[in-house]
Amino acid sequence: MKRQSLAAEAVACANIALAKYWGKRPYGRTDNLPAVPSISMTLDRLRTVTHVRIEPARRATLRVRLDGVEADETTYRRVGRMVREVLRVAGLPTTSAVWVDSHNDFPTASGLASSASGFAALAAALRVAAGLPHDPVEVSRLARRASASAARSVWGGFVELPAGDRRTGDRLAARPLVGPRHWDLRMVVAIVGRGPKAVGSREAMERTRRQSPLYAAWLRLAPRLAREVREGLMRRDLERVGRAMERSTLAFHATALLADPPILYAEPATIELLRSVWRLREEGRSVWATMDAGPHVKALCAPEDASVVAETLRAVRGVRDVLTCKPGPNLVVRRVDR
Ligand code: 2P0
Repeated sequence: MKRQSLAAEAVACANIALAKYWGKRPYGRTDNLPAVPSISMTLDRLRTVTHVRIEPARRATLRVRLDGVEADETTYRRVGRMVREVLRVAGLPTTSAVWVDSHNDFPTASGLASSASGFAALAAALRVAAGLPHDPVEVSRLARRASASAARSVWGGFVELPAGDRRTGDRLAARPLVGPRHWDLRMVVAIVGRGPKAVGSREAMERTRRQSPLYAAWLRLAPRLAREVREGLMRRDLERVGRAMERSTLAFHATALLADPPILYAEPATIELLRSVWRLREEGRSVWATMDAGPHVKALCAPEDASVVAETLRAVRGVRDVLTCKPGPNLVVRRVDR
């Protein structure tokens, strides 16, 4: 058989949920079916570039490098599943050799949503390298199976991932709501600490679902908050989006806190950042805080408030860095000849 090399490169931006995904529907063998809808903003300054090369005539090998370092075992498992699925769909031999080389232009170890941009870029690059046409909906489905938040990083601007159910099953994908030019907002990201997450979000969600007595309340509240975020977005109403976003954050953190053993992502600097955002609001600025499965705090505000917000957050003890992001673009992917 003639040796053939298939390669592609994809660039995807990370995203931060305005309405949070927390908890999965435990249906059969379907991966990552969210129990609640989520809505995110794609961030222009947090990008992953992923290069994939497939050699069908080689013997089965998979090599995955993240920022120049060999990936860990969990990442290998998740990447391996995605690779096998793409090879099967593309009709390529499952014994093909696959090389993945991925770079973040932001600190990976900071726990800043790198799995979202990473798995979205990987899904797109794998499919195109394997000779499949670029289809954002298929990329979003594939990315979701690796990490649900990655389904949202396929599009720029503001994106929704609906809750999954028996009807959508494994076909669930995210969908773009409005593009980056719809609303010129800023997300000011304050990076706290260095280490990996205390508890990975997969395990944390499962523990929350099984053990937190607040989980049923979260399942009732989250769709209402997502609706508020969606309507506020459409009307460009910052207070409406911000208020619902903060409540979504506090609700999922409170729900996780009552898992047993408790899941607590906040560090002292996290609390101080939250209070700083609230103080800015008392002074009359429309700025709203959100947190994910880690200690960082992100503040949503209008462009004219972004520099004051960034300075205020930077002054908080324990803050390592502050990045100001705008709504980012769609994922892009291209074949690479080599
Ligand atoms: C989100 N998070 O909506 C929520 C808010 C963290 C808090 O999605 O298990 O890495 O791979 O589907 O997507 C982080 O979880 O979890 C996340 P899996 P993922 O952005």
